[in-house]
Amino acid sequence: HNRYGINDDKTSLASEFQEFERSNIRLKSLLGEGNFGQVWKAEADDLSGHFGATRIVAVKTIRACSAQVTLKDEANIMRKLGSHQNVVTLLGACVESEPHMLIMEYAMRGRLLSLLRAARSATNILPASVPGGRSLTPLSPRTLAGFALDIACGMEYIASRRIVHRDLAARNVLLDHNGMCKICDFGMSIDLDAERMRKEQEKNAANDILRSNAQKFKFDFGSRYILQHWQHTFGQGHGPGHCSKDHSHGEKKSHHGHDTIGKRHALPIRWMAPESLQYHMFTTETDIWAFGIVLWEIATLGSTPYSQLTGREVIRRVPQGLRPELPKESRHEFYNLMSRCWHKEPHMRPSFAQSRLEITRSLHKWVDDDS
Ligand code: ACK
Repeated sequence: HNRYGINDDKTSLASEFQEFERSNIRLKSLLGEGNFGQVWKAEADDLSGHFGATRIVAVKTIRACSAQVTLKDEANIMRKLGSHQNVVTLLGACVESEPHMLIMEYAMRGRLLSLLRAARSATNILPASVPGGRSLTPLSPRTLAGFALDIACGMEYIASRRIVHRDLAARNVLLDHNGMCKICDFGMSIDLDAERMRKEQEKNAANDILRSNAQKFKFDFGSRYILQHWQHTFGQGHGPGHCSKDHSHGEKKSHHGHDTIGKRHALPIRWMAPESLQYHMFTTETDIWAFGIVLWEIATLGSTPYSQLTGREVIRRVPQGLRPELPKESRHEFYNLMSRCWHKEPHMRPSFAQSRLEITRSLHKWVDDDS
């Protein structure tokens, strides 16, 4: 059963994909540690379509102590996404037996957030540019706008595949050898099609129960019974998208950018829209909100949103209208775009396609101004 309590056989695409042969992976060096596991640089032989060849890859594994965490859902989301130049591609997966492993394309320049922060100080050594690739030294406004464009393209594609990322942030954008952005980490993502199927199954199951009970007792208990039965069977607030509202416990901010309030899972509170903070709603429009925060991270070279506030204050004040302070050093076009991504009304926010168009237009304008 997956994290939504549905038998994976009905919802996953697992059967369409072959399990990768574990012995064909050789872990080389630890790249870093995430919330639940590790990411390794590795060599993989005989990846699909490349028999007889060896390729450098990134392998995500889960720590032995995180027994309840599975990489199956993440693998299914990445399989559904397939291949796009601005999304990290899944090359293979070992998810039929423990320990789970995801084999992904290797993005050699690491996280965008690290690059942005390194660029703050002229003494930091930035990676040399590759001929034909994007210039990363210095991080010019045009290079920064190029990052924004890549991310908008990647997210437009992700949204078109009916996936909600739920954890879009500069820490979850990687750079490849050409300095091109690739969106990664689908550990919190949801597949809207699988969700719809789950809801239909729940509704059908509830109808079946009601029908069989009505037959059994041969009389109508009335709507109160039906409501109680529904709540008893499925509970309240069932489903994904839960964040802790338990304000009685301690609070801590992890170095992954997630805030932990109480004992529940860490959440990217500072990247979350008001409706996610208040009503646990996660949609493409809440991803757009996070995209606005990523534009802000790019413009501020990797600042932390609302850094003066605690996570609890962010949860309270963003629904009241608080927004990140607009960065002075950003070009006007991005002020405007990022503030519209933070519109209180989700349907008033721009789409990813609209954002892509606006960023492309300002890039062209700058080229014209410069020449
Ligand atoms: O900044 P980094 O080197 O980039 O440190 C983190 C670390 O693993 C933990 O997430 C790196 N990482 C994650 N996925 C990949 C990937 N597909 N290719 C290269 N590095 C990756 C990330």
